[in-house]
Amino acid sequence: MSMAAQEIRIRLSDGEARTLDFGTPEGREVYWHSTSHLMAQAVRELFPEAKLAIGPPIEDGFYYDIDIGRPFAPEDLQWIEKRMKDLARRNLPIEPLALSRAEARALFERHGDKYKLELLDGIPDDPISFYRQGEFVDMCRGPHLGNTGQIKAVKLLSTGGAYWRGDENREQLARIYGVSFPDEQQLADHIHMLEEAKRRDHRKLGRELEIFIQSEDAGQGIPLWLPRGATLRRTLERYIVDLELQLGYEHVYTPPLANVDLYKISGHWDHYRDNMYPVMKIDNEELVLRPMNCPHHIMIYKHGQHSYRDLPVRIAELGLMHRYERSGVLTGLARVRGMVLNDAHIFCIPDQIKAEFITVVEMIQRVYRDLGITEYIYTLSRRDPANKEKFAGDDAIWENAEALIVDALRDLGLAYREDVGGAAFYGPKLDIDVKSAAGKYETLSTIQVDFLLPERFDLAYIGEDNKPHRPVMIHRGVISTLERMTAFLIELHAGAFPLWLAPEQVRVLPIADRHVDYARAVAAALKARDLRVHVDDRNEKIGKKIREAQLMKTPYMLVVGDKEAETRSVAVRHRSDGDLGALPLDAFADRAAAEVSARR
Ligand code: TSB
Ligand code: ZN
Repeated sequence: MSMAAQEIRIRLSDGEARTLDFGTPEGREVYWHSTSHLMAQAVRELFPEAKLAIGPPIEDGFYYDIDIGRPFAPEDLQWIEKRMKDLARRNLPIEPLALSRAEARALFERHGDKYKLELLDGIPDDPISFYRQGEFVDMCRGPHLGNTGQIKAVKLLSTGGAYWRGDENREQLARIYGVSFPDEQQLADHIHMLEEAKRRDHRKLGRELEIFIQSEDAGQGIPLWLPRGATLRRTLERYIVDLELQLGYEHVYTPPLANVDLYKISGHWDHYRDNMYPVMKIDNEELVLRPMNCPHHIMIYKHGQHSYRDLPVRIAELGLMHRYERSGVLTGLARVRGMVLNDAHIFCIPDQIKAEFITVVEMIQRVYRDLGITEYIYTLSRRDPANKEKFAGDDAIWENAEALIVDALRDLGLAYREDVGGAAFYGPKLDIDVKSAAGKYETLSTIQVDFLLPERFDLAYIGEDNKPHRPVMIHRGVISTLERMTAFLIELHAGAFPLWLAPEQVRVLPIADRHVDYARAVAAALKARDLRVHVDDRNEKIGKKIREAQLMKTPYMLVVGDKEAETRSVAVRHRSDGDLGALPLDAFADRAAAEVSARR
């Protein structure tokens, strides 16, 4: 959220007043927390029998869990919102209030507030911290806004069910979500962003555009790619593999299953086990689904003898891996449990690292240009020096690796933010993060410098001195996992992929049955130019055919009737530019083929 600093006055429970900025996370937290109290106050006034549970601020607003013995209806939300605005306009002071345990108990018993009574039992303090605004008091540590008048723009967004204490065996409560801002314009912008995010949501578009499905029967977090999604994915795979071939990578195939010993040596077992599927015993082996491809690529490097003259060795694979992600974080294709990474491991001489690192950054920049990704930020993910046991290897290794990345970033002149503690267990990384439609940053590409695994697996190359030396590894993913990249591209383009990526590039629409033969001839001519074409030969009105092709965001629709068949031409419609008029078939083919190869 970028906005001018907006001071809001905040009073703490000890009565000390200070100011916070709404543009900061702390400021928003207090602001939304106070708005959740305002909502509880409104609900109490409108539904005197309501029992209040908890009402925290969250990342993008607030909620309150309330028991009125039934769900809230949309009209209820309107009334509550209106009452909140009235209460805000009255500009009630919000004041801290200390109640003895006995007073607090008596207050809750008077209202039949059984959830608050249960919460009270879990709080050791005496007296207990409350906040008061007008007639309404709520048990709370604060801090809060100094008065309700600072809440200028409020929207209650949705309501749904929630279990008390998150326990499905306990009472079902009604949760109301909302958001608020210091002015109407910010609220309007936020609502627009939410609508955009909904419109672009890759789970919704992924279903409508027949990209992928999630099947409960198949398992959570392991989506199935439909033919159109597979076409998009194959286009990305071919593109990146071709580019890697140009850049000196060698491709290998390794299996998703391996002996667990490999991960005991690498350190995954000690540092990454929480993210791994459990061991499978078969014969006298213990196997796991691999969470990363590195150990396999290391085995391949180790298989050969390497002279300093052959380095860097760049081993690449679209590698299938499985990670145990908690069910709560699984999101369509963006965060899954089974995934294919555009992976490579570069084995190099220590003094090659910087140049190699820079080449990878430039490769990523080029790929983003081709994919139409223009907004991204660099994050240097370091080890947390206060939490060293999460990371393997000694201080010298880490300092060296981090310094190398910083040095390369300086040479490239790139601005970056830092994430202390965000490193992989084996080394620091430069992540390239993009903003999702919902406004959250997500990592697509990553480049990681690793002095550790070469050590663990005792890797060597033969130096100029004819003696063995230790290589360094760079782990890198450019287009990320095909899953996450596809999710991101769907949202970035709102499903209207650039021509070169569109699963169906052209749809030929014969006006009547007698034009179907010509339509097929048009399709054949375009296929011969490597375009992805379908013919809609159903016996339907042309208007309907156009509407449906448009809904699937097909870039080009070619309408063909008597005139087109006689003159070997096509009437061209573009999904966003509309009617482009008639073109000779060959001219259209040239135009489309040029657009594909330019990746416009
Ligand atoms: C780059 N060993 C390295 C590799 O050599 C590695 O696995 N790095 S990683 O753990 O950072 O993962 C690489 C990329 O996979 C991440 O940058 C992210 O874009 C993507 N990714 C990670 N977890 C998931 C997931 N659960 N679903 C989809 N994509 C994921
Ligand atoms: Zn790796």
